[in-house]
Amino acid sequence: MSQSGRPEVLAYIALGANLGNAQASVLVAIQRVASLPGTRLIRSSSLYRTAPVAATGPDFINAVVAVATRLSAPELLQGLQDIENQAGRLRPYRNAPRTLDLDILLYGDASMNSPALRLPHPRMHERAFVLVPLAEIAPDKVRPEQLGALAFQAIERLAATAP
Ligand code: PH2
Ligand code: MG
Ligand code: MG
Repeated sequence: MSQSGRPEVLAYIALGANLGNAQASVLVAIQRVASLPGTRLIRSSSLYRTAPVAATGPDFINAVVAVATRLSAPELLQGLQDIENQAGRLRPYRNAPRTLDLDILLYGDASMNSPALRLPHPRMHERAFVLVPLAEIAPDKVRPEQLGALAFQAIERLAATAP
């Protein structure tokens, strides 16, 4: 990859899993994201247990991390998809239960609308499983009324992760 000469960009990534050992999958994934080329972990939210939103299957484990990365947004997306595949991710149908889902929420202040990647993530403000952990690590990115509007979505804070 050609990331070495680029400036770092602060990106926020949502992690989710609801198949297999979801807690372990999310914790391992945080380490793998932090190990992507040109990428370092800045902040990591607690883990949260959340009820499925517009999806079926068991409860999810969700978290959000902030990374500083020299990867371009498409390179970061490819790195995240490689990590999903390493975790055995299958895609039998939309929003199927999954061993691991990694979504870019924000990539600096980029806005992008390609078939492969839309930024900011188009549904992030509809989802407590994204906004609650995001607000934990980046309170300036989430307004209280946005959180309040999602208070009906079940979410329970579990263990803290480092850093
Ligand atoms: N991901 C979805 C759809 N629904 N619900 C919860 N609780 N957590 C998720 O990560 C999630 C979801 C699509 O990616
Ligand atoms: Mg998703
Ligand atoms: Mg996804």
